[in-house]
Amino acid sequence: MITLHHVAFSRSFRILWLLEELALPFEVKAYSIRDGSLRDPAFLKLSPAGRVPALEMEGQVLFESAAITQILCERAGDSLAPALAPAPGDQERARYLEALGYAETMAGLIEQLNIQHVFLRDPAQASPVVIKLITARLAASLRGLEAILEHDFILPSGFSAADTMMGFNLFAAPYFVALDPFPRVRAYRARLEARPGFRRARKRDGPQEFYSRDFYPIPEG
Ligand SMILES: N[C@@H](CCC(=O)N[C@@H](CS)C(=O)NCC(=O)O)C(=O)O
Repeated sequence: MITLHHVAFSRSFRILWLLEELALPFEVKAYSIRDGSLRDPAFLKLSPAGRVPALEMEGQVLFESAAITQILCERAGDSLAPALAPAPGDQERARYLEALGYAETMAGLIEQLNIQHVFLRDPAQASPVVIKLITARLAASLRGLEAILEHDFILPSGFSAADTMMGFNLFAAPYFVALDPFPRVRAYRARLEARPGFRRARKRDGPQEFYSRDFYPIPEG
């Protein structure tokens, strides 16, 4: 049995969704980001930095969503046509690997904005200058995605695990940057949202506990 260690509406959603797309049986162990359970020594044995996702599979524990994505696609690939990750030598492999990294570039910016806007115990400690800089960088990363999205999905051949890695970001980024100037990104997000695998994953995800508003503007400062 595969066990996914998961926080609702976090990067572990990438793996929850991929497992659904691959139609693999799995169980979810849910955590809260606020109650200290990710710093519990038992959890740190699974994920040394106390982060989700962590995945238990075939007697191994894996962390880092891009690595888990790749391993899951490799293990499930034989039985899937088409596999969700291009194999070494495939023409699309470079674009695929790029997208895994790009997804983390974007997610890192979202994480910094989460810290500034949502997770500081004392909101007065948030820095408008830092928020402005990071928000501009997040907007630039969305602009970049808009520029490279020339097909329905990241890879010209269709849906892949590059989309489960990138897709999660497009549900978190709009808390900080409106998607209106990015029509291709919006259409891409709608295509992802319409997938049965995505819908099944959303049902298993649980309610997000981070955001109390729909949008967090750059504070005056
Ligand atoms: N590069 C890692 C990042 C994982 C990560 O930072 N996850 C966040 C949730 S989105 C987390 O577990 N944060 C817990 C914390 O910072 O305490 C990955 O892609 O798996």
